[in-house]
Amino acid sequence: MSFQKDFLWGGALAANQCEGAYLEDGKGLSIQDVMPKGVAGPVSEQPVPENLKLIGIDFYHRYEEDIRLMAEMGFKVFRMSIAWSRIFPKGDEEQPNEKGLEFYDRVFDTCRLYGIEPMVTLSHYETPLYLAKTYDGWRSRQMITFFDRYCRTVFERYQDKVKYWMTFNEINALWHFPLMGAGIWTPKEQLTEQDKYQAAHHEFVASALAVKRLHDMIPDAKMGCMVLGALSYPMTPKPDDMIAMMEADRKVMFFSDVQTRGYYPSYIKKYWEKNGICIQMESGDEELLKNTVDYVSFSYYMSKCTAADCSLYSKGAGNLTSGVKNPYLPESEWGWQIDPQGLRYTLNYFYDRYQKPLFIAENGLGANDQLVDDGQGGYTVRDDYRIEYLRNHLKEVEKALDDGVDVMGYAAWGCIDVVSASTAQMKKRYGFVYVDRNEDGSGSLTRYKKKSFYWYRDVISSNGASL
Ligand code: BGP
Repeated sequence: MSFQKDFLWGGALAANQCEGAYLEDGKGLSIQDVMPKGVAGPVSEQPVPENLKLIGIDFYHRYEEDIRLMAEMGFKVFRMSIAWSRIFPKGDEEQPNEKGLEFYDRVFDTCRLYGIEPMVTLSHYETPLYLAKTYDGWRSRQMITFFDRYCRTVFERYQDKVKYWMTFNEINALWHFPLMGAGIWTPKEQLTEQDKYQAAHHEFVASALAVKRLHDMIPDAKMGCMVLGALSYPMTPKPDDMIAMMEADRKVMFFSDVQTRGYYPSYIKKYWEKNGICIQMESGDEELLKNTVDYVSFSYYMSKCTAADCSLYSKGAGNLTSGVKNPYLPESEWGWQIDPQGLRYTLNYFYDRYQKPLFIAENGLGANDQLVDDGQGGYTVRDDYRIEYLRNHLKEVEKALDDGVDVMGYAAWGCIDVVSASTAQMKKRYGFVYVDRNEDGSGSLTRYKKKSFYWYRDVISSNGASL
């Protein structure tokens, strides 16, 4: 079976990694504006010039050119995020910032001009800084009210322009990066499991409320959830390793289980009971959770491998993998294990579990690309390694379709080079388009088409037949 006619081919960016213009037109600071080193490094008191995200790739001023490039590749969908702090600069105001709203009007209108469907993440690692500092982000129940106001504002404003939405990017990242994932200002080391589950509860309620609002306000619009889809293999067939795998996978699936089924699974209730975790819920919360998402999306960069006793094996690298190294898989320059078949497995796993349409919200290879002479007076990147990575993954998507999985579409991450989320570096690039910006912040910001640009254009125009 091949890709269906209306398969949503495209790419993804996030506001904090591409827009720049971090204080322009009334925007407030977001947590990213004080995270110059990404998840690994300390936050700064104030925005510092070393923080590459303050300028990003200047999408704020160059969106027309960037969307035109996407159109040239034939994109059907552009997954992007709205910077919450452009709409509500502090986060808890009553009235939105009109200038911020106008910016996204222009972006969506440009997408529509080219027949590209925008798909909008409401919160992609960019909680307004004020909410993080004042309320400790999603640890506070008040966040539900602020998020609801933000959602209602953008649903109302963009009801004729945006059909596909998703609530929280990689919602399970709360587990690993509480600040980036959930705007929690308290240092990670000081948080208990109770704190994290409570924050997750607030996000679940907010997400369900967003689903309800969207369906009430725009009946034919669709809301998705989004998880970091790194599932595990057992290191050996030892039953103990199998159980370790089951438990590791539940750490991922717990989030989409709640958002997709509309209730807390029994395994988590038991876990809370055994570990003295008591989640404070208000009356009406459980009823509200029944507003489940219309589709399920996930990012996929790697699979994981786990064992009951991880100390017996060498550790896997990669941003979120606490597991062990899988000896059968190659790695990217950043130690992320490359596993195209894992994508087929993940698609089948999610579909078996939920029977809802799936969207691959992110996938791609981060590499330190080199700009070279293209022999015709211009410049390019000969990124055959990226083409190979993407081709191998897309072939597995095709197999998953053949397995009977309902896959709506595929968004290549960082379709135009952006600042990396985990490292805050510019040299970890994913795009089909190279952006002239260097690690020290220098560069003209000029865009250059890489070899993969033409390859992806052909894949889309042949609807996957050229793979
Ligand atoms: C995901 C994030 C993205 C993105 C991607 C690649 O976790 O949702 O924002 O950046 O990973 O990660 P990185 O940029 O760290 O290579």
